[in-house]
Amino acid sequence: MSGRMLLGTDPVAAVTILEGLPIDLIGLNCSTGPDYMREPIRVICETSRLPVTCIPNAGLPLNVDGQAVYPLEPGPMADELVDFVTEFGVNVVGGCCGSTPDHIAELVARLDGKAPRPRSVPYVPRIASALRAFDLFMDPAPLIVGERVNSQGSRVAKRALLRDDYDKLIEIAREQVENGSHALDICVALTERADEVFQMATIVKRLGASFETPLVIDTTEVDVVRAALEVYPGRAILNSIHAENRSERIDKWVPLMKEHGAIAVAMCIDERGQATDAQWKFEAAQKIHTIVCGEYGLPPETLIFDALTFPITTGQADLANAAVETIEAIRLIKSRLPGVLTILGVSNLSFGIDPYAREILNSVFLFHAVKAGLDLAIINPAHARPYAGIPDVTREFAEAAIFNSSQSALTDFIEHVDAIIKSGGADTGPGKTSPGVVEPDGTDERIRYRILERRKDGVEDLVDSAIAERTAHGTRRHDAAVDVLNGVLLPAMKQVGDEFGAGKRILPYVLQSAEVMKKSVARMETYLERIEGVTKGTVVLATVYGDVHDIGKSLVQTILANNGYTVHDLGKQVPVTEIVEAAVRHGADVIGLSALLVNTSRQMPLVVRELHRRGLDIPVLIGGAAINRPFGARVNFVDDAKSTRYAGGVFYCKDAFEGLDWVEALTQSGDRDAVIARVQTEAAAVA
Ligand code: B12
Repeated sequence: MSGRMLLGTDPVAAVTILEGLPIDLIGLNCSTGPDYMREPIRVICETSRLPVTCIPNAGLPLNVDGQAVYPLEPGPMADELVDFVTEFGVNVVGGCCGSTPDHIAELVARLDGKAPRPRSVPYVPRIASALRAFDLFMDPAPLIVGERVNSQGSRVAKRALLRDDYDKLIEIAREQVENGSHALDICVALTERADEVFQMATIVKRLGASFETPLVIDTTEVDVVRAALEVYPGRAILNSIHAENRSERIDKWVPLMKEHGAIAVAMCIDERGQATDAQWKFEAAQKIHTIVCGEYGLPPETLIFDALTFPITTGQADLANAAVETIEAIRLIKSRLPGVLTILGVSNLSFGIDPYAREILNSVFLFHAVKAGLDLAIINPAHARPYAGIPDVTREFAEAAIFNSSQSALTDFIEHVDAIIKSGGADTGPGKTSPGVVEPDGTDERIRYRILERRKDGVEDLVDSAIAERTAHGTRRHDAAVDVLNGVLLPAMKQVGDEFGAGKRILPYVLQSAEVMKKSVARMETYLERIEGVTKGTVVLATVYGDVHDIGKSLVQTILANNGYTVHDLGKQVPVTEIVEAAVRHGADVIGLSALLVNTSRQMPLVVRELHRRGLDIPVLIGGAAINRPFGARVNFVDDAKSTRYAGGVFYCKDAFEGLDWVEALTQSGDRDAVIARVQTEAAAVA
């Protein structure tokens, strides 16, 4: 029912891991009856380019007098499997435990002349842990690689490794995941110890068992790579190969990549050494591409090129152009080697200068590298800042240094930042204010500032003040709270989202803003009116599968609960079957679904179609930034031809209050059918 494999693997992760291996078919067999396979098999059909097989048991076995009895009759089993073939495009069907010749005969008869629904699945390069997959081409880029579980770059990690303190390493890893890392670079090499193979295998096993975040195996030793890949249950990235001496790296590592379906970071180094200019970096990349893709036959998406920047901060004249060459190399690699990815250790650019100046330089460099086509960034978010928050003048100084616009550009930049620090304008604490940005006047503005600048401190008091200012002018508390929500909190969060979409704010900072938003919303909610002691109806609420955004959904939960409804909030990432079954179990009058990603909004029609398939007619409210009214209208239809309407109706809600209005209309008006008919008529006109 969870939509996952028995050990908790998401079906997309299963496809990612298995398709990296030399297999010809992929599918599900045994374990359960076809009903429990419906959701994962649909996802596998949508994700895999291989022929898909489905060979379930004849239902979940019942224990009858110590004997396993499989309850599913040939007819119902064939119904499901024929559906899988014609609806999802399953290519091979059959029966496992409990199925008899009668089951197979029925299936063969029903399938006579039926072809699988054609599937054309685009290739999406992904990495995966044992639990979850991540697209390598993030939208918006970059995919963030956490760099702290690293004996070379973190003193804390090094000390933990020297003491074999793996719990500490797990703690560091967890912290990075909580801060928004999509993958974790793991490096355990120590000059003080000779057991890198053992330490790598141990930490990979520990992280592999419990972390959703995929791993990057960072080492120079092929034995370490082998040991890590042998114990890692996901699809890993290896860091790294290069072309300095191909027989030492490429020829030893690439066979392991093939055997385990791994991906590799490829550094722009060839027999001449580490490339310094854009053309050389590109040539080094091209050589590796020719060997790995040409000779070994791996697809270009298995290569992630690191254009390796030198620092511009050493004062060496020959390195003053290092950032420009790196940015240009990324552009060349992306345009001339289609399909490959790029990665960069961003902070290498700024060694040796004041940490505050480093943060600014790193952020501005990252922004331009992403614009040039950077796909993955190895970065510690604490050593950078949101590009969007850096004032224009500071940004211009940083850009001049990065693009080497004049001989004095770097010193000018450092002097500019020095002046900010001396004037007390620099803030190096947590949730750091951007340089030269002063907290504005006005309560609303200060709340907005706190959300954008990721500062939780005092935000609740500010929400109190903003509401008090409104009530002082005669506005009701409830209305004042709603006004603060709609007029201050939501627009601030929208700005965060817009800047994120434009590449001016990376994911870790969005997470921090979301924390401030959650705190503010929680405070605002205490002012909303509450009806106690009644229940006007039951609502089942969920953020759909694959989607972690839950601030909007939780707001809807509060508003409905405050207005006298019993709300069962199923949380986030909830699979279709779980939503439908919870709605039936709780006798829901209404189902509410939230989705903020274009991708995950596709779950909404699936929920509606599943309700329809089961003959249910519970009205469904849908909301979230990814969808709009025309989308809502389309979801009212359960077939592609738009000829069949969902009997319960689908109601698009631009906000939580529109949701409340629909729930009131559906449950309190006394004419639910008329409300449903109205939305359906509107849908027919729009869709
Ligand atoms: C905060 C946030 C995050 C946080 C979420 C934290 C959390 N616990 O929710 C974090 C950092 C984790 C995050 C992650 C990601 N995010 Co995000 N995120 C946002 C952001 C900035 C704000 C969302 C928010 O909370 N808004 C405030 C709430 C109150 O608004 P709301 O949810 O829309 O709800 C209101 C209405 O829509 C409505 N409503 C919503 N649901 C429902 C349901 C019902 C029943 C009803 C009645 C009403 C209703 O009522 C609410 C108001 O009254 C948006 C930008 C945006 N414009 O929305 C991006 C955004 C949604 N994220 C985006 C992306 C790409 C991602 C990531 C994929 C990034 C990545 N590379 O990893 C991941 C997704 C991971 C996943 N699998 O889900 C994109 C989506 C783009 C797209 N086309 O799909 C957006 C639009 C940003 C952008 N401009 O690119 N994100």
